[in-house]
Amino acid sequence: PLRRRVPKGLKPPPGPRGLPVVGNVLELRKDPHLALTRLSQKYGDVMEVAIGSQPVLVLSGLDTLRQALVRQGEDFMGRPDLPSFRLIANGQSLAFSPEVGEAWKARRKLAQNALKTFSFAASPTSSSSCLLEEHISKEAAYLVTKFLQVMEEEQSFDPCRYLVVSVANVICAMCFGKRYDHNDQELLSLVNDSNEFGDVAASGNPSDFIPLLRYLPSRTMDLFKDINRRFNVFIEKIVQEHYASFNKEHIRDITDSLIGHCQERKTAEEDTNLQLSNQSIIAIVNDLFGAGFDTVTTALSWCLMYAASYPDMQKRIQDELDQTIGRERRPRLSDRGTLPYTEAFILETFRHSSFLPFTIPHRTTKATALNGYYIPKDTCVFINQWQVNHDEKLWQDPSAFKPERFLNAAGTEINRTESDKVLMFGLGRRRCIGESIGRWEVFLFLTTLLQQLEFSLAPGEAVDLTPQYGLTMKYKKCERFQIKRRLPSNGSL
Ligand code: HEM
Ligand code: HJJ
Repeated sequence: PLRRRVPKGLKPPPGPRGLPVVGNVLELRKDPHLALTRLSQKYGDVMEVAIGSQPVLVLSGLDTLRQALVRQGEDFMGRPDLPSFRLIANGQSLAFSPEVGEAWKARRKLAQNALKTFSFAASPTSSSSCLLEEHISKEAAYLVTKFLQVMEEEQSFDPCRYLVVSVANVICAMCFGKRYDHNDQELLSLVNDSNEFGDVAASGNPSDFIPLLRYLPSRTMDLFKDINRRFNVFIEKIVQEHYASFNKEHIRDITDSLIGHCQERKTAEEDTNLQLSNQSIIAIVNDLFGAGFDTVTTALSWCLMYAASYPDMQKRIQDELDQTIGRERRPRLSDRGTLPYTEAFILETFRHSSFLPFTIPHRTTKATALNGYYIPKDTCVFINQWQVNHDEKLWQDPSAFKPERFLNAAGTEINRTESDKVLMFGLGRRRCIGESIGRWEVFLFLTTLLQQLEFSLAPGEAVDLTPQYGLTMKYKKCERFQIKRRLPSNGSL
């Protein structure tokens, strides 16, 4: 790394020596989360690596991350201006664009309010406690029948293909007031290759840091551009339909509520200095839809994989469901506090898979200091969540999958000190705005599926559980799932 002028009393962050031109990129080529965790053991919580000729600050350790992202939140809240991020939502993404001013804050607030209104508001039509519960419950019940139907036709299959449509339908209901069939080619073409999105948007994508690489032909980059184009076309069409039938007395969904804001703003003079363009307001729904299906689908796919790989744990969840809920009614959001083992299993799935190994990259908004190290303005910062979730100092035997680690001795309650150490949604000014929706979705989909179905893996060679690096990490495609309807429990015989 280049040595810059460092103010008195501060040191430059330590880090591995890099090669000219490429820096440390070769060491990071495979599994950057593991490589940077290893390097952090040598260099500490605040270290600097070089990707190409650009210095990148890598932060690890829960205390250091809390200091940077919460206590010094303003300093670390930026996003780097990376070439690939400019391709997302026409450069107007809430999550990936470099802006952090008042206009961005207003947009984040809009997104948070819209999400809240169309998830936790009471459901007007049904017996569900809120809209979110109604959407998930309906999609999860349909998914149960879909799985059984596919299982009749095939010996074994990949449940993710169906899971992703059901999860996408929940966010579609909130964003667009729309539901798609499991064979809808338009939706399938959007949600079925989210790997390509995550490959390019992941922390440390070399072509974002080494200009030369952008001139070489790249299939991954072409697919990324294509995904973003398809996303824009898809959203554009839905937004046009909403404009055509818009009625401000009847706001149907998140898209309507955003359109409402665009129209309100036309009349409200004082808002014009915020310079929120219609396009930048509408682009919010792009992010909500993308984040809403990809993260939750990935979380659930890991839950099902661990459940199938550890049948005794799956059985224990099902026993807990039988005892607390029974089979007569479907699980509800209000059951969540009464199922400690299920909760512990989900937490352990988050921790062990750490399927979001790094947050979206951050950027310093001003020159600052952290743990005695000097960090210049506009430094790109990677936040290593995987390291926190596997830190020997925080966890006993971190590589073992043990839901019990989150339970008290009696197994009746979640130990909050332990659960608060799991880092999956980021921290501070940039933390996830869909966290509660995401957690509720994982809970209600998983419990509804496991109440009715038993998941297993067809006998054969061991299944590969290694996460494949990306923004969201998936396991290798697995078509060996087998699904059975559960036999009646003794209680209901
Ligand atoms: C950002 C995790 C579900 C919307 C993030 C970040 C993480 C994350 C790690 C980046 C934080 C940072 O850069 O510091 C997750 C996980 C989820 C989930 C693990 C599910 C299990 C959702 C859902 C939505 C959503 C359901 C929307 C409906 C967003 C948005 C951002 C974000 C808009 C960008 C925030 C910003 O840049 O200010 N999420 N998320 N997420 N998430 Fe989530
Ligand atoms: C996408 C998968 C996409 C967008 C956004 C605009 C908002 C940290 C993580 C999620 C939160 C950050 C956000 C992600 C939005 C995706 C995602 C995909 C197109 C998109 C993981 O994500 O296949 O296409 O366009």
